[in-house]
Amino acid sequence: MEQPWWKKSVVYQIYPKSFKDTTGSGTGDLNGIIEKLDYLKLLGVDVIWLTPIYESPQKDNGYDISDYYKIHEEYGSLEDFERLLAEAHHRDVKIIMDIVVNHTSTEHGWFKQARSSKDNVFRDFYIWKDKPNNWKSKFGGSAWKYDEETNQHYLHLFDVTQADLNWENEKVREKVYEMMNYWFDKGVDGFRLDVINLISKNQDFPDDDGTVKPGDGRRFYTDGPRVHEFLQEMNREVFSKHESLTVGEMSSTSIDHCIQYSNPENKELSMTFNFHHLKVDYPEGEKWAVADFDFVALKRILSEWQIRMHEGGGWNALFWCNHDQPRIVSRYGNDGKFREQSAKMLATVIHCMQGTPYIYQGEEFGMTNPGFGHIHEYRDVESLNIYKELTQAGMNEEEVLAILNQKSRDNSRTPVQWNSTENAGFTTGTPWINVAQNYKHINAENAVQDKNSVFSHYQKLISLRKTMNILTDGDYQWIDEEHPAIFAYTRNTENESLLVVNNFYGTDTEWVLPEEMEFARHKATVLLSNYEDSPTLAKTVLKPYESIVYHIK
Ligand code: TEU
Repeated sequence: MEQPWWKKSVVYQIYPKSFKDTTGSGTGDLNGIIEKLDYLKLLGVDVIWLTPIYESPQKDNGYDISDYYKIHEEYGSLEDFERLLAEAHHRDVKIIMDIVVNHTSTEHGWFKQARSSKDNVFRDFYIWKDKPNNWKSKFGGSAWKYDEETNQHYLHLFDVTQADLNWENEKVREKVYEMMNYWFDKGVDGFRLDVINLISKNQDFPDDDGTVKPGDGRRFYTDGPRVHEFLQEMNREVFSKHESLTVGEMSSTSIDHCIQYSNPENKELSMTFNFHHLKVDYPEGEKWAVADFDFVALKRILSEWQIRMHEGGGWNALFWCNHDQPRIVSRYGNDGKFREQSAKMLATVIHCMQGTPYIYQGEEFGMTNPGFGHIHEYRDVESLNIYKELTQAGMNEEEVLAILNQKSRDNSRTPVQWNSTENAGFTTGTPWINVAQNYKHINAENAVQDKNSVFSHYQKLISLRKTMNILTDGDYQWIDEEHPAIFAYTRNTENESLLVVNNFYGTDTEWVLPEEMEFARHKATVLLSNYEDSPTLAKTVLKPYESIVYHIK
């Protein structure tokens, strides 16, 4: 059977607000994306994922949608969007939109109607209760907000301006499918579905007195009772009519559920994002703490997902970075002396796995966390809420700022560093969020010109995905599980193998070829590495952050 097109694709995520401004407003726009399409083509990606561009009060940078059919004014017009689609398609680049249907903005027409009276026809589009339960919002505080007008509380798993839709209501589902079909008719190539595994809530809405944290609540709405039924319905009504890429963002999910979501036999989605590998620097599950990452746990999690999704016929979305995560080179790499080596090594680790790789804007030339030192530099609602919560709970400001400096979502939201001119070439105005100070040195223009750059390494990885079927089809075997510094794995088909060996630390590290790989010692050739003189398999001391892909045939 012919494979779906997205199995050999590489996706590039654009956060339009921070990508490229063409008007001097300080905020990126759709025309800025059009301007950079040739750059993306040079990189070699074949799909763009646009984070939400719909009309929105921007309390959560567009994840709070007030009209699914309109383009947010700062970003441009519907005509601009149509031109972007045409220009992308003209270059053989596809576009998937980000769709947020777990909740809408409280400024959405449906919610305005719903809150106006208890018997309004839209009342049941949302979740209302006389008495709230103890669930906590993911952005701090209770997940319920009292609404004076009708003397009831509505559910909001995220910000208070993001009211959860009631998916039990058939009319909500119909409206959502209708809207998705509208965008497909415009010519989009698929969707990234925001927190889609949270749409089905346990209808008893029980208090959570569980062990994670009182009021955690997640177990009552994550991968909930009707979620697979709803996605199958969505697939029937929408996706089955198009050759689309659909990727679900799965919050706190499990491998078993992700197999169900993404195994084609189940007719739900193409693939899933999960975040377990990005929680190995949350000590005891706590995100808001400064911490080093647990390297062995990282390897174990990535490997388990590789092996079990393959066995179960599911498909992984592979990624390190997005608009909610700090920059990977500052996180599991080294953003000082070994920035380039470690950025390349991290890229290799993900891009040689099975799944569809995603690159987040700026990652392709090794952008770092900006190192914000002052609360006034932050814009993100989650970061500002936690700052308030922690300082009010008595933590000293310096400590809170150190946590945000490492963990805030704004770490990835600073403007793309295009060149060394003012504001990194992002805007001629005042950027909505500060540009990282290191832009004079770290920018796209420099990287494109240098054939040894991080950018050039990403180009190579992307082109390998196009030419080597083993990257798509090969199975995954993990070797040397307990090694404290080296992450090594193989990919295998009947005729050939890849051996991928990565040093995650800034010191020379010895690696002994495991016995079961002995047959490869004299056969392996270096396919890709991040040093000019990487060793053959006969010699096995890896330099700082050294990463080597061997081809064995
Ligand atoms: O994120 C969902 C989510 O659960 C997390 O990634 C969340 O942002 C993180 O735990 C906070 O640190 C999605 C979007 O990607 C995010 O930008 C939105 O804020 C959120 O949904 C609500 O729509």
